[in-house]
Amino acid sequence: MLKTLGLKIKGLFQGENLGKEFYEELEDLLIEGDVGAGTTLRLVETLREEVKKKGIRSREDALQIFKQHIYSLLPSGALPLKPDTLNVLLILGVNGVGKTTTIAKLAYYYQMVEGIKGIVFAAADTFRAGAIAQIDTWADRLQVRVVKQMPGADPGAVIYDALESAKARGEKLLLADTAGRMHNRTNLVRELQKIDKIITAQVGGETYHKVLVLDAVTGQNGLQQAKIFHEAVKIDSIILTKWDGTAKGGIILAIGGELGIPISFLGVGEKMSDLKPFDPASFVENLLEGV
Ligand SMILES: Nc1nc2c(ncn2[C@@H]2O[C@H](COP(=O)(O)OP(=O)(O)OP(=O)(O)O)[C@@H](O)[C@H]2O)c(=O)[nH]1
Ligand SMILES: [Mg+2]
Repeated sequence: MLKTLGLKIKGLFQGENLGKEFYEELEDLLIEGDVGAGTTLRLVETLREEVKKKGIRSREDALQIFKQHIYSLLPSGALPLKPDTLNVLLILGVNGVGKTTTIAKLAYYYQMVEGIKGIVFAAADTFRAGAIAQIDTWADRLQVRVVKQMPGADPGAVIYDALESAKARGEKLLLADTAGRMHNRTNLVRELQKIDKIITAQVGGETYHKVLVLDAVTGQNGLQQAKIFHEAVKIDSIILTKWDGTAKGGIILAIGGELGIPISFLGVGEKMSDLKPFDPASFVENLLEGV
């Protein structure tokens, strides 16, 4: 699944010996592929040590060790909903990464694949003109209820209303959209922390997940964004969008290696069915096939 990066790694591991050059080439490939310096150095160093310790001589055998190390970087990704109660997914991320589209995709996935009935949207991006209309359009198509107020309204109030009405109606999944931009970063962080408090006061920890949406195309920048959001509200899960638009994809390893936050889904297009659950085991299995 690392696409061209995966194919390049595959090519490298098909070569002959395990000398200094091999490790240097591997390092270059990983850094070029968005894995990031920290995770790259750790991966290459642990591979080198283990190859030495185990007396491995072929690149083929080294590849198995490399795959195991990659697997150990990736926390298990599922985003399980608790049955018979209200679950809340708060969708966060900077502007344009695909939050609103991802909300539509999640609603479709939970409706169609998991058979969940009683989904509601909270249109808590009250900042951007057009955001409410956009989520309304998806809600119409998906037959999902939307809780909204006027543009410029307090996002915390929208979410509070949504929580109250969802509980009263016995709904099972609340998907809350948020603004990716405020007048400045301090405002954004404060706003998110306020929303987080409102939700925490209403629902238990097991049924509340903070989901960060990251654009795979932005590579290492995405990682910096993730750190800011994680520091602000502690992210539970990441959805990586625009996976169809990158040939690199090493960002998945960087997210695991640097943040240790599980990835739950990959966005692979603009349609509401373009969302795939992320499974670390099959990711590693397919790593070198370039798919
Ligand atoms: N190719 C591709 N495009 C995507 C994907 N996810 C979202 N998009 C597109 O990215 C653009 C932005 O998506 P939005 O859902 O509006 O992003 P947002 O984060 O809500 O943006 P703001 O509300 O402005 O903060 C749209 O044109 C989407 O169709 C994906 O997985 N693949
Ligand atoms: Mg949006």
